[in-house]
Amino acid sequence: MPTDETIVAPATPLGRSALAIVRIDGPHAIGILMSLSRTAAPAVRHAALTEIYFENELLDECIAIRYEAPHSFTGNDLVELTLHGNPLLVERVIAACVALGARIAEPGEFTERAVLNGKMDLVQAESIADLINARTTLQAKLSLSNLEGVLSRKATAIRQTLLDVISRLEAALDFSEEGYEFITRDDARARIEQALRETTAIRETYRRGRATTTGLSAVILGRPNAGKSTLLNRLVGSDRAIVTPIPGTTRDIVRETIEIGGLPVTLADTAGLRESADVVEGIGIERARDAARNADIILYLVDASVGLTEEDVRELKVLDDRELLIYTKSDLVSVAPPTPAAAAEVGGPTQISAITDHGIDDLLRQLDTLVRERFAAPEGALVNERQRVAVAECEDGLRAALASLDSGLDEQMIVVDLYRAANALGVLVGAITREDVLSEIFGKFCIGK
Ligand SMILES: Nc1nc2c(ncn2[C@@H]2O[C@H](COP(=O)(O)OP(=O)(O)OP(=O)(O)O)[C@@H](O)[C@H]2O)c(=O)[nH]1
Ligand SMILES: [Mg+2]
Repeated sequence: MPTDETIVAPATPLGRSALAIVRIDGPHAIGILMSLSRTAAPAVRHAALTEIYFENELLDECIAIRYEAPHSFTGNDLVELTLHGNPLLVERVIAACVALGARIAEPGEFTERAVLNGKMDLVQAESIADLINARTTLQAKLSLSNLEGVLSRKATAIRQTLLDVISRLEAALDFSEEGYEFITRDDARARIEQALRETTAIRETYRRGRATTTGLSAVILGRPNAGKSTLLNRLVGSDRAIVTPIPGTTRDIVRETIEIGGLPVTLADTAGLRESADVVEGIGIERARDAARNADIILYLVDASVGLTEEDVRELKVLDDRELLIYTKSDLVSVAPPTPAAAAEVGGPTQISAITDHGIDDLLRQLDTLVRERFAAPEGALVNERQRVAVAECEDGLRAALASLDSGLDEQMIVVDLYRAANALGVLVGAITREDVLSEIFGKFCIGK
């Protein structure tokens, strides 16, 4: 996609609204603006009230802003037309631009141009898409930190260190006859070890980064009639699932997403666990167990008026620490239930009542803390598989370099490993670009970005 072509696209969704923006980018952007407006180009970066004509017909009155290369989002000459928000007007203005020599932009092409022109790196470009798709404030904060370059700066600093060590080792090779030493093996080792520590720390942010971008799954589990559907309804604030006094009411999983600890958490209400002769209920119970296997968090509910049963103890055994034990229907019992071993670990069982609302706020606070402590991502975290693979590749290269140092191999071999590590970080930030990687990333953008 050469940037000598002029491209055009709507930058806002097609619908009725107060305003709609059309972006024109490339060498003819300003020429197109001048022919549409029949006037001289407006001053750079000034909002100019402009009439737009095509074939002697007034199409709209708009605000035109002209950016001059390289001081624009893409780094090219760029024009933004803020039209009235009617899809018909937007279509006609775009058609006029096409008639004047522009072509419709590919998905993500504006951002791709920004990357190719060095206005931003690949991690920053990816974070634009994430920022636009963010559903919670924490997701937006994480995307914004990467757009600001928190991850890129860390990766670039490590890459610089490695390139510096490489050049010193290579210089030593060039002058080895004369016996010059530009870096001692001990110094090289210390700097590589430091780089490895920093790279590992970045790689370890992936679990949280991923959890924060994709959101979490929380499964509500327990015996029939424990109050699972009632709790789901209370947490989502609507009568989402059917509640009846008949054990075995829920069969299909009922899912609803709410925000907890700044992350989107999808709650799943499931069929009560028991031995069932009913085929349909049996399938529901299988689905409940499947969902529990893949869940990040499990809310295990026990009816306080029944108490913890042997079956509950058996179920709890296989949940390996992902569960919060919650006693429901606290309004039906006068004394607190005994604390079983499993509950002691999470600071005593939580008790709730859907009738009196007792304990619901406590439960929400507990969930909030759990999500923040175990899943919320720090600024600059890795957020996608492409980023993780690049950082893991860098780690591998650094480990190989240390192994080469240990086994007394000469500088040449160490340099090969270090190049591998430095290049992996180059691929991460897009300093080293590959056509297929770019089209993969920008293909997922929508048109106009
Ligand atoms: N007193 C009292 N009754 C409750 C409470 N929570 C739920 N119930 C009642 O317990 C019964 C079962 O509630 P559900 O929410 O349908 O229970 P469930 O765990 O989804 O049951 P299954 O779908 O059959 O597995 C209903 O009659 C509810 O009204 C509570 O906190 N206090
Ligand atoms: Mg139910």
